[in-house]
Amino acid sequence: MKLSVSGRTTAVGAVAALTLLAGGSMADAAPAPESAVAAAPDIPVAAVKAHLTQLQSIATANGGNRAHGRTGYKASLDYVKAKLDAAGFTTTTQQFTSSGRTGYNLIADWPGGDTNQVVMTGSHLDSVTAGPGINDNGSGSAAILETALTVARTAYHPTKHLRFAWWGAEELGMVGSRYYVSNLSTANRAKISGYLNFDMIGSPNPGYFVYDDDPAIEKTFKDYFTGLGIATEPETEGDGRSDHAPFKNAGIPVGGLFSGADYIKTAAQATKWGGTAGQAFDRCYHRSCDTTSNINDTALDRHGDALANAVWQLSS
Ligand code: DTR
Ligand code: CA
Ligand code: ZN
Ligand code: ZN
Repeated sequence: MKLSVSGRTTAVGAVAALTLLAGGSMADAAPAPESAVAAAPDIPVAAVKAHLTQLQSIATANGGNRAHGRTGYKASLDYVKAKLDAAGFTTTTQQFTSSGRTGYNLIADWPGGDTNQVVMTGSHLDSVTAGPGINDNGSGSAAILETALTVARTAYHPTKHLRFAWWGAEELGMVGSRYYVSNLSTANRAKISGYLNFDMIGSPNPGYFVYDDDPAIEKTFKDYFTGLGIATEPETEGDGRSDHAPFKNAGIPVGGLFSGADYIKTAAQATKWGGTAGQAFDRCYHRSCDTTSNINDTALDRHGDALANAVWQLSS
């Protein structure tokens, strides 16, 4: 594993990892009363879409994709990293090899907060080779990037430590996130109080699915959407479908949001969520048409704001 640390200079020192009491579910943590938690700022969907436009341009300039091991992926990572470095995050690029090609994870720590209680938020940054991957998963990558930049812009300094991650090679089987988790010491795993995953959150015929994993994280998301008058459904496609899986397998509380892929929206779902019954949530899933025109702005906006709300609620 090769690490390079840039952004804010941090004292490089081996800090003896404390043997910590293993964390339980986020539900074990006494939640701060609603009134005690600062409300998350709005995440401007226009800013999220501006990042998607950049990712589209990067794909167009690099053979039409942002796939693992191709130039478009590293260019995407460099774009995200530059924004975070400029905003004051401590960024680390983690290198790995998969299918004979070099891959990279980008980890960004927001200085401050209790580093024994890390609230981690992640999305995979890679696309398939077939296309630019704007919904899958530029949408998640751009939304967590704008959330991180909003943390910096508003000088948010919560009790817990905030960490954000952009994973490589998810499309090859969650390779980057598996690499990250497998290289965490037991002590460092215990410091992650929760991992929030966002993979496809702007689907053109959107659904509103909440991962049914950690109860406290799930409730945070469901309550937010209830406040918007949106009835969500549990994401039941199977645990192994995205980058939360390695964290869950390591016993870390996980949660996340999903707006749907190639499954078909039912009539009942169309009644409560709008859109078109009998059509896939994203009919450009893993296809070349997954471009900036393959995004539902309302879904992207709502998911981005739900994401920020969870980060604020769970880190206060
Ligand atoms: N595997 C993801 C898309 C995906 C399919 N089902 C789910 C459920 C939860 C999150 C993501 C997904 C991909 O193709 O990147
Ligand atoms: Ca918003
Ligand atoms: Zn995919
Ligand atoms: Zn994906």
